[in-house]
Amino acid sequence: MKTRLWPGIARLLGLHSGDGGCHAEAHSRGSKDRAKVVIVGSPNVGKSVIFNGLTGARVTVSNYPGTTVAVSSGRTKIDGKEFEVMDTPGMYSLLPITEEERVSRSILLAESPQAVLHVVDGKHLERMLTLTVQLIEAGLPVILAVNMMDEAEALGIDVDVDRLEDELGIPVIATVATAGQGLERLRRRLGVYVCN
Ligand SMILES: Nc1nc2c(ncn2[C@@H]2O[C@H](COP(=O)(O)OP(=O)(O)OP(=O)(O)O)[C@@H](O)[C@H]2O)c(=O)[nH]1
Ligand SMILES: [Mg+2]
Repeated sequence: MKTRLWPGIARLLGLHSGDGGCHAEAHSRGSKDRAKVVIVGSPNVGKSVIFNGLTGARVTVSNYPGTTVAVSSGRTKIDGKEFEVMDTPGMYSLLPITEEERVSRSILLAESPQAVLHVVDGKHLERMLTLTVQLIEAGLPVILAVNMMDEAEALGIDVDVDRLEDELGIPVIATVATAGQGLERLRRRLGVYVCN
C-alpha cells in the first residue's frame, strides 16, 4: 500500500526536502551549548525505545515541574557534539486534553529544541501525520521517524520514505527501534539537521 499525502504541502509551507538545513541558528541554544532534541508522538509508538537507543545509560528521570508526569532526559554525542535528548509522554495533538499532553506541549514550547523528533507507527501513518503537520505548522524543526516498520511490512504496508520527505519537506527515517534498525541513520540525520 502506498501512502497518500497532502500534495504540495512542502511548497505551501515554503519548506525544502533533504537533510533540512541548519536549524541551530533559528532556535536558541540549550543549556551549556548542548543541542536539544525533544522526542514526541502518540502513546505506544516506540518513543522510549528510540530514546534509549539514542542515549544509552546516561538518563535522568524526573517529574515535570508542578505535575506527577515523569519526563526522561539523556545525553548523547553525534560527530563529537553533545546533544540533550528528552523523551515525552504520548500526545495525539498539539491541543492538549490530558495532563501528559499538556506536559509534552509545554516541553515543546519551553525548551526551544533544535530538533523535534516525531515518532509515528508505520502501520498507522496517515492518521499520525496529522500531528506531524501540526508540528511543522507551529514552526518547529521536525524530523520524522516512521517506526514499527517490521510490523508495517508484515502487513504489506509499503512506506515511500523519499516521497514523504518530498511532500513534508523534512527528513524522514524508517526505523525498527527494537532491532536498532535505522537508529544510526537517524543519528546521522539529526547531526546534519542541527548543524551543531
Ligand atoms: N515490533 C516492534 N515493536 C516496537 C518497535 N518499537 C517499539 N516497539 C514496542 O512497542 C511498545 C511501546 O514502545 P515504547 O517505546 O514504550 O513506546 P512509547 O511511545 O514510549 O509509549 P508511551 O511512553 O506510552 O507514549 C514496546 O513494547 C516496544 O517494545 C518496533 O520498531 N517494532
Ligand atoms: Mg515512553
